[in-house]
Amino acid sequence: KTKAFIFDLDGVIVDTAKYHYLAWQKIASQLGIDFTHEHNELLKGVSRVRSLEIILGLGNIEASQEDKDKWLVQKNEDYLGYITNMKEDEILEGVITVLQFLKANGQLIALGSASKNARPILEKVNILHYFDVIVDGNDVTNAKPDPEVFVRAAKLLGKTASESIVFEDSVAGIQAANIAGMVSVGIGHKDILNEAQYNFNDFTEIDNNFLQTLVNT
Ligand code: G16
Ligand code: MG
Repeated sequence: KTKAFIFDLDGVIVDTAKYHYLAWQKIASQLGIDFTHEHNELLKGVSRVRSLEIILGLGNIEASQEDKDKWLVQKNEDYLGYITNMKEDEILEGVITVLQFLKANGQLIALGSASKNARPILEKVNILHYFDVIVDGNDVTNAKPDPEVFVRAAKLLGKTASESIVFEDSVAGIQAANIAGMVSVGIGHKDILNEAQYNFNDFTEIDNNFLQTLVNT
């Protein structure tokens, strides 16, 4: 059988969350907002605009649209600075092995990310060629947990929801996959991703038998 394997980017393929954090922290400190690593968890899988709203909420700050736009531009400029020198060694452990297995088996591979910077990141870490389809923050209007990003990816691959498998590290992303009726595979802590159908701490825990089972069922 041929299935659609859909991968989230941030937290699944690469750990760009640390760069998002640094860029947001700069904005937060300018505004006198205490922005911790725990707060950063709230931003996983969440769009840029929504992330700013969450941060402003932490500081009980109301701002004009003009200021918000200015901070959004600044955040992305800083973020782009952090990711400029990303290389293959920033791909999370086990990811390449899984991509290679799926490719060798003729499976379809898509990216389903909230990020507007997804494509250049895949290019920098040199794995763009694995992906048959890329759907990112530039293509969708509704953010996760809305399933739009995954539904679009499956459609472009010519597969139904039940023929699609999603790998996600965020709660919103797992919910999106479940709402779409796709198989959801959580990458990260089981306590946090308890709504996922399957759960692994990282890709090194995913073996060929498991992937073959996903293909066959
Ligand atoms: C990623 C991150 C989010 C980030 C979002 C938008 O989503 O998890 O923290 O806010 O993209 O990114 P950008 O500002 O680059 O458009 P995902 O879906 O890849 O995990
Ligand atoms: Mg993610």
